[in-house]
Amino acid sequence: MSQASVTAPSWVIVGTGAVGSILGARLIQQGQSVHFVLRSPAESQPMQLIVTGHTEFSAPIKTHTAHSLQLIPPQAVWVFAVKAWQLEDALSAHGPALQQAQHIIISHNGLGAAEAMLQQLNPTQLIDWVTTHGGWRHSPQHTEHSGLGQSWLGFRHSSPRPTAPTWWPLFANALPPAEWHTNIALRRWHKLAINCAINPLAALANAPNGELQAPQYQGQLQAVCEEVAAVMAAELNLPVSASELLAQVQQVIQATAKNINSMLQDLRAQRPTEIDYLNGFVHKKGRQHKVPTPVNTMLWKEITQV
Ligand code: KPL
Repeated sequence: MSQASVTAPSWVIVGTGAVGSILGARLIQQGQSVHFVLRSPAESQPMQLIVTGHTEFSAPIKTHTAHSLQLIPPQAVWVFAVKAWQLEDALSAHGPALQQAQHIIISHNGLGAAEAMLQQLNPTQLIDWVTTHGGWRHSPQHTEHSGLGQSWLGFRHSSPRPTAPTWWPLFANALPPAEWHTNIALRRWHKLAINCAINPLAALANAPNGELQAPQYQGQLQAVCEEVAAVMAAELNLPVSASELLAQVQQVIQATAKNINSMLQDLRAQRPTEIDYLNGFVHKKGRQHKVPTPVNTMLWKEITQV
């Protein structure tokens, strides 16, 4: 489909987190209409968004707060690229406006966030975005796009609408490489395995991801992957190869060797971590399926106590 034949929606990005800022900047650079929804009027003073690194952007942006949501056109595509533990509050703050949304794109590390609330939405609205882009914020206005990654998007409930929405080429052109996926659950579980293995171990070592190439971490990396594979197989009812998960983990450790992962960034900034949605989620699902998850459970508890 050529870009000219696509009806462009308005894009609404909730917050100015790193991933949302990168996408918003890229969409604006493509001439798209992007609205940022911020928490308080104080935050939304005429705002200049700056993105540096793999995206170079500096321009004033359109901002709204909960009080000016009526100015956002209906049929917009909303993007919630927030921490897993922020999702429930972020969704409930915009409940009525979301009913008019064309689609709602969700992106966070881990699984299981705001599940009850998401079930209340129209299932054809909900899209998951799995991404390996790396970014961090110098300030709420200034994001560093530190790692050039890729994206996979797909409907969470694949059956009624398996094909990509008409706006898909606009997203894919703005932030390539991006792939539309008809079974996004698989991608989400693979990313879960990567984050369950890397984030807590490198965070406890207080070191960049590359530290996990040392021999003393190999046993734990393997154990995390074996447990995630067993829980994933039980949950999705399909065979899962632990060694393939481990190979992906090793590849990401190598590709992101210099990164301070998001969990370690959260701990250093004394923010809550996403551990409940990572190893904590594996622990919870393991109990449901009667699959033992001793290493994930230990890492969940250790990070919770930091
Ligand atoms: O997703 C990440 C994170 O930091 O949360 C990885 C891939 C581990 C990169 O650091």
